[in-house]
Amino acid sequence: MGDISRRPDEDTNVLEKQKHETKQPEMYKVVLLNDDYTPREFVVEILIRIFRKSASDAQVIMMRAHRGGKSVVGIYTYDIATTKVSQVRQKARASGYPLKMVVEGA
Ligand code: TYC
Repeated sequence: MGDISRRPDEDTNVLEKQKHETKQPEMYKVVLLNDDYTPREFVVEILIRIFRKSASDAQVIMMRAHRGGKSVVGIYTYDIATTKVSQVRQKARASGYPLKMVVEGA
């Protein structure tokens, strides 16, 4: 027993509406800041361990901050970006270095 008042394309309309309601999460940049005291090797190690960068990508990212003052490490959801930045601060402080990263809107 079909509902004769229902238009044949009604289901399609409902599916399209659902598609538009699906939002992408807002993304945030993690930015590495240069300083005069943190050893280059420590920065590279952090980029490999916490951000899962390859050794050569880590070297490029570190040198970009060293020469230019700052360098985008990657783009993440807010929770992942802030978690990684606080892991970096903890490791840096534990080793006595002032290394800093900040989170910026992408
Ligand atoms: N400038 C530091 C040094 O000469 C190395 C360094 C690079 C520190 C990048 C922080 O984000 C940084 N030892």
